Amino acid sequence: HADMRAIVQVIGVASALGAPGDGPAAGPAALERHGLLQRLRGTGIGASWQETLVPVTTPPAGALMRERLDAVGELAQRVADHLTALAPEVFPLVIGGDHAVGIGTWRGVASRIAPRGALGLIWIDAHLDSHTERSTHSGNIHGMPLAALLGEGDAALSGVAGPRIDPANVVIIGARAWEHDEHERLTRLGVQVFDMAEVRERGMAAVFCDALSVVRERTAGFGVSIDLDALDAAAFPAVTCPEPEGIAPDELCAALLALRGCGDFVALEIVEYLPERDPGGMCADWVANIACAALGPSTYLLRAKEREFGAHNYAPL
Ligand code: 4U7
Ligand code: MN
Ligand code: MN
Ligand code: MN
Repeated sequence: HADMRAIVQVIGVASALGAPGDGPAAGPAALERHGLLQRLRGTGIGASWQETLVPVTTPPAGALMRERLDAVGELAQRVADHLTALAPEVFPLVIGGDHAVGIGTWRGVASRIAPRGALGLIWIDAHLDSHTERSTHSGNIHGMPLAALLGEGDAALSGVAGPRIDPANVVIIGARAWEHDEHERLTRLGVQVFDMAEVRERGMAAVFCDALSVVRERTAGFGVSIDLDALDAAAFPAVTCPEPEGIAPDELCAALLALRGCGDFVALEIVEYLPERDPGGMCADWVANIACAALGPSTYLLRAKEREFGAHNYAPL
């Protein structure tokens, strides 16, 4: 049912390769069943569910790090290739899966815009995701994707095709749980972190506004990666690594509205949804609210209408 003319194309990645447990692999199907696409269309934007990618090999529980790194790297490469092959005007919405899928998403998106310039990235997360296979305490690869995108760690992850992201063009928002080594890595690389203390003090909207200036400054386009554990665990329990005292879901939605005015916003990723902790679908509703806040009647809708009717021959909404 893929509508090739829809401007927003959803790419599910049904993977839990980076997480402890299989749960996050069920995320895309659960969100699709819960009506994510219909909610997006309800805002007036053209959207279609383009594809859901699945891992080719799933190492058994307890598999060696080497085997898991290779499996995650293989999937990331396929996600990156898939995004690179999409028509240039398509806006990809990647739905995880655990956050290790982000390695593929953002290398792929960086490749798409490379002819025009560098990619900026806003990483909204309770965690820093900046371990390598050497510094990790848990052994879970979803704690490593940002380091890999910046070019650090094992080549199976950091060597996925596509430009490395320049640390100067990355910001993290909402962090409140990290280990020393990953924090040190980000400090060394110069990645700006708006931690949860700052979000509480200044408000999500103000912080998001600053984040936008950083990632838009020297880049041809920017993306947003939303790890749902950035949200307060009491309001949004359906994640693998819940952390208390996070961002209120409605505050996140309000801040994301700023994206609608950004013609250089090029991709959105939403990861770590764990349907088994969302029996009533309350969190799936929040995921739809978040996607609609970011993508609802926006620059992209207007662009799609321009293509259809010519630049000045339509009535704006
Ligand atoms: B997520 C952790 F130790 N840092 O490495 C780790 F606290 O993508 C958590 O942000 C990683 O959900 C969380 O396992 C990864 C842990
Ligand atoms: Mn996280
Ligand atoms: Mn350590
Ligand atoms: Mn994460």
